[in-house]
Amino acid sequence: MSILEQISAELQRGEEERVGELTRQAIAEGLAPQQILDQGLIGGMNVIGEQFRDHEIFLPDVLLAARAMYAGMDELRPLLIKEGIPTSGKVVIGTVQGDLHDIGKNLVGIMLRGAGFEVIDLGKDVTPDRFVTAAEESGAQVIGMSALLTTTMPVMKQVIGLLEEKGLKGKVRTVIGGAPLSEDFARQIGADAYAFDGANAIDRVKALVG
Ligand code: B1M
Repeated sequence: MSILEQISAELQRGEEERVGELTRQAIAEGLAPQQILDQGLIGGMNVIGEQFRDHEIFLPDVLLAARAMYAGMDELRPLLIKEGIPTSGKVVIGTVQGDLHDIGKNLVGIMLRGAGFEVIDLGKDVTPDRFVTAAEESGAQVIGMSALLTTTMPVMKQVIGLLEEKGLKGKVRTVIGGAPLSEDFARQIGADAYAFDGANAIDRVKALVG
């Protein structure tokens, strides 16, 4: 089994410490951080998602896997950020109200920081008002919203509605992301951009602050 396969397997078993150790080992062996992330950690988490969907595993197993994912991300974070360059804009990010999934949002935050953006991370379960107030107070050019549940996707539209009400639409741009979203959904709700992963988010945000 390759080290990336081992990371994926240990993540699926919720072995937090092993995932941390193996991630350190993969870094020491010279594997690219992005490859460790995509093939090891996210690869393992995708399997967990499928097994959970098919009722083969249950919520506590998913929680353990999430913890193991964070152990790996902790090792990768300094490398992903170190590759960055000085600041190129300000972005407020968060997971929308009612949604507690923050792994993807945190990854996107790490990647944006790595690309030189100042990131104001509001965390998870963020109300529309908090998104808009944080952007107003910080002078951020972009609000980045994440949602993993189909039931929380509509909150994004509320944020855009609030920006419109305050006359900020167009001044503060919006980028949305998360597994159930799409380019189409972004168009429907009037978001300025949709990004499918962290690297794509960097491109989209760069184009918006351009
Ligand atoms: Co939940 N969960 N979960 N869960 N969970 C999903 C999302 C689900 C698809 C699983 C399934 O059924 N297959 C399903 C949603 C179904 C739906 O809505 N259609 C689901 C469910 C049902 C639930 C609960 C309702 C379960 C319950 O209680 N019965 C519950 C809801 C809680 C809540 O939010 N109110 C719940 C809870 C949880 C945990 C707490 C146990 C845990 C989250 C822990 C945490 O985040 N701290 C969890 C997890 C881990 C998952 C899965 C397995 C993995 C999500 C993940 O972290 N993926 C997930 C299944 C899946 O997605 N395959 C699932 C890894 C991460 C790197 O990817 O988040 O997609 P992702 O982020 C990507 C891209 O989407 C994108 O870039 C990231 C990097 O590539 N991206 C952006 C994300 N945000 C972006 C923002 C951007 C740009 C790109 O710009 C701003």
